[in-house]
Amino acid sequence: MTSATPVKRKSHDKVAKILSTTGKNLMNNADLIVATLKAAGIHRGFGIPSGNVLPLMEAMRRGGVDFVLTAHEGSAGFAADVSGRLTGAPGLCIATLGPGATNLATGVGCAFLDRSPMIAITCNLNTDQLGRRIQMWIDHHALFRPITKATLRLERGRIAETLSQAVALALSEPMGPVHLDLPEDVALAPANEAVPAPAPRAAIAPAPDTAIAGVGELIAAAKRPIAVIGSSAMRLADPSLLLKVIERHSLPFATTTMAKGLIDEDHPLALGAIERACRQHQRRLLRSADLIVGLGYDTIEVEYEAWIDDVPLLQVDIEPVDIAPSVKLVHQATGDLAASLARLAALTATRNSWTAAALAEHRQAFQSALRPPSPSFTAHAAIDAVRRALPRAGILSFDVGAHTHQIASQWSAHAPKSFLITNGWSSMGFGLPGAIAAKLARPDLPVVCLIGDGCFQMTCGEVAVAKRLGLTLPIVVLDDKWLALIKVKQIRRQFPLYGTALQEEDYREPPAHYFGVPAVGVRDADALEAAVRQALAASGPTVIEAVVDSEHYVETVYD
Ligand SMILES: Cc1ncc(C[n+]2csc(CCOP(=O)(O)OP(=O)(O)O)c2C)c(N)n1
Ligand SMILES: [Mg+2]
Repeated sequence: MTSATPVKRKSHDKVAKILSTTGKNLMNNADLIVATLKAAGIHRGFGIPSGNVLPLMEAMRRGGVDFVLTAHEGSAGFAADVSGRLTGAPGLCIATLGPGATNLATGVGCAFLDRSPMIAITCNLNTDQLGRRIQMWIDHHALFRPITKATLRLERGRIAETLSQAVALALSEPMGPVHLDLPEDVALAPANEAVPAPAPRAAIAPAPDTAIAGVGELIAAAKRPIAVIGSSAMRLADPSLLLKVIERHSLPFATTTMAKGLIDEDHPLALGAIERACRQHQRRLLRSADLIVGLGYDTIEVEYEAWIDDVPLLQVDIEPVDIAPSVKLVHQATGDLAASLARLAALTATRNSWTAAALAEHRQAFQSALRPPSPSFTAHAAIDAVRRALPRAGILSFDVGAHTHQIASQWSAHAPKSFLITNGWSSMGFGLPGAIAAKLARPDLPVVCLIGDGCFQMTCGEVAVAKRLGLTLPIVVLDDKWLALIKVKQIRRQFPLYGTALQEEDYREPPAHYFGVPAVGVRDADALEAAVRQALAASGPTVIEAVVDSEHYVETVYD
């Protein structure tokens, strides 16, 4: 059965109850795993099966946790990462052993560096076959150890304890993936444990009051402070705390790529993203500050020394900052981020010497530099057209390339969790599975996928998944014929262009469909905007190939 087919939800909770009250073995361990994951709020898992995955898939079918078949296990990992970000429960991904596990690893690494809660399950041979020279076997724990918070064996009699430990660990800050290895005989063995109560997450202690007082004093003394919001803040249960701090202290704020949208970028204090297209504009402003206030700034996205120069740094985050010796750290408050922000928002309001006019002028100059005039249909015009067509609350899922830099700088994000990208892991292939997971998690919101042609070539099999699931999803491909980001790097470093062209011949209209999904070609901004609007009203996915000229990336990306 496909995941689009409604799953027949048998009363699994009732079975679990009978088991816990009578002690009778009505479930196998796979059922127990599924019931435990479901109790943790997990309602679907993404993956690709082989024979040894079937017991777990059957338990999912019986237990009412949807199995979503993807085209590649890497996509299953990216989709699970996004599910984790959007639902608050860990995302679930599943693969078979060996090559299934290595494919899955690309998506698991994403959750590790982007810090999304995830449970990644590999199904394995029978216990007595592990470690032998048998088809497809590799050591999964060695594979997953460097890219997970923990890699655990599921063993008879210890399933409940291991699962609840894994879920709590995935959800403890900094969040991340936990890998579980499930031998087939363990999956099929009768369960002799009850569904466990969820284990408590480890809490991060609040920063000491003296540390928060120090933050307040530095902000009060600064004349030209700028806050830079980073990706730790994405996991705040209440992102409005950020707005309260910013407004309380009149702090102009920039963000990293992933933190866009945590405060509506239409805010008069908003400066946009740093270290992306036209980054020199942002650097000049940042370097004119007399204090940088990192709020949940995780250096996994971009290290401070890349842009801060000799401006003093004040860091408020969950972990001690990681900086090069050149960075002038004046103070840091390390602890639970929500607790720190709540106390900063309660301090006496402070003022500084920034003027609304100066900030508006900077924003305007930055945004116009991002859009160099051109007679052709530029990538920047295509991105603006998509922004116009997607309602303000809508979700954008995009991918990794020169287009990422351009989108991060020019897109205005208006809501938390509306701007989905990987920047810690920065892997191509995130955009389309991310969009699929977003639409599944938030069917109430319009979702658009916007990716480069290289990324599309890497993941186009997932178009068939969106079709099978019946998802309304415009998939906009920026067809610029190049791995443009790498081409720009070749130009900058004076290497000849070699190995970065995706297509030598002139464009032709796209085929009528990919895997039954209609495809349209557009060659100007108005046609793109109309096509996205139409695709948002369709009952399934649409591929929209925007044939763009991305020459301006040489000027805007890596300026
Ligand atoms: C898995 C993976 N392989 C390679 C890279 C290096 N890389 C970054 S961007 C990029 C080009 C992407 O091309 P495309 O999707 O066409 O986007 P464009 O740069 O043209 O906007 C490459 C190869 C990467 N980030 N991830
Ligand atoms: Mg390209």
